[in-house]
Amino acid sequence: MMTRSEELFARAVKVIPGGVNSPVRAYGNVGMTPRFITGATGPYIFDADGEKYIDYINSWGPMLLGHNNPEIRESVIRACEDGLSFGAATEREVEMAEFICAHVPSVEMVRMVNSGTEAVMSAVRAARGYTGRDKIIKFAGCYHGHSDAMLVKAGSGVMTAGIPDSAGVPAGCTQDTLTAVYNDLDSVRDLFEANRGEIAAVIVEPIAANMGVVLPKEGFLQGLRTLCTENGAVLIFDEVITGFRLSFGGAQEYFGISADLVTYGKIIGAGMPVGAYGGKREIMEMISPSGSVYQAGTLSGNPVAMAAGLTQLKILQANPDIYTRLAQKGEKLFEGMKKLLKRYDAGCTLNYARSLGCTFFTDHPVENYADAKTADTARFAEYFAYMLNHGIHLAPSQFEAMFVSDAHNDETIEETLRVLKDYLESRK
Ligand code: HOZ
Repeated sequence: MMTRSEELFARAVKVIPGGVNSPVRAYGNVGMTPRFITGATGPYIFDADGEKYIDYINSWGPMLLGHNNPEIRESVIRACEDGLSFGAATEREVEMAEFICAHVPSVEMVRMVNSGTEAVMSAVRAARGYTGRDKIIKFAGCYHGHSDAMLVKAGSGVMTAGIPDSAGVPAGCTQDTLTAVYNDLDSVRDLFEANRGEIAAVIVEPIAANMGVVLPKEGFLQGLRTLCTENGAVLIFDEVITGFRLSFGGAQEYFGISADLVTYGKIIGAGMPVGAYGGKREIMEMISPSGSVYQAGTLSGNPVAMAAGLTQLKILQANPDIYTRLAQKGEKLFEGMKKLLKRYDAGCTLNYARSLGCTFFTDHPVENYADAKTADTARFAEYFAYMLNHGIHLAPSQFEAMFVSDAHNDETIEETLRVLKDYLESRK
């Protein structure tokens, strides 16, 4: 007999490409059927067959406080009572922009959009408009959404699917996208030298979290800062994943490095469809209608999304202890996992920073895209299936992160470690 998720998937594949609205939700790569979700609360998520899981996807990062936080939910309900969308300016947008500019290092102006993809696409356009140059440098394995120019050696679903570059992207759209090696400053220096005076921007995930989790080596981000400054290029930190997660001021604060532009995604909306890009006033003033770089959106700054996002951001700001707890919880989980993987000689490498981590099924240190690709995805699929079947909801890909929220507690973390131990025991 089919499960309810299998029934829903059978219907979905007939009307939705691959049965999912974003490739990273598909379970094809792990040889399974996606679990269809009916709800989530705190650290738990529930599927259509009534199964309960400890969730480490957390909507790909934004649920820092756990699912369905009552204060955020109430703020959304209150905002809905005033209307769902106006396509016109509101006070909430001003409040959101003031809040971000007041609290995020180096952000003097910010523009709200609807997703991380849109934020990056717009930030790159701003950088090109500002510098009058076309070329950009990105890093192999970093994922910056699915705009044409960014689908070059991209991470996340592109990497999981093993697609080098997407079909449907005209060569003209990617001819100015140059690719460097993460953690390799020489590869960036070489590109600057070979394209002197032509590089508009370097865009980087300050902690790469779409080829699994890859930490920047000491000096790497600072080196990018120096190279951009020396060459008159714009440094863009893509903080779709690290923003407000690594620390309240994101990776800029955590690493003590100022970018020129910063991009955000879902975290700004506490799970509602939101993105934003911001940075130095002189660059942001290039954006239409104050400047000549066009960018627009009916739903940008949507009042309901602003209410949700602002509520979460204000909770985070008023309770800095949340960051201490996130770091402690991350340490308990990831150090616990590391110990088990070592004790059972599992041949894995676990990278983590605070509440963000990834187990690679390779004993090779993982410092870039080539290293990440040494991971054994068949072994990952086996581990994933065991964890899911024993109540642990992980991203169905070797190349995605585990996200810890403040709703995870000793009990859920210990249960996760117990299931991992049982899995490793079962393989002996
Ligand atoms: N790619 C992101 C996760 N690494 C966001 C999720 C998605 O693409 O749907």
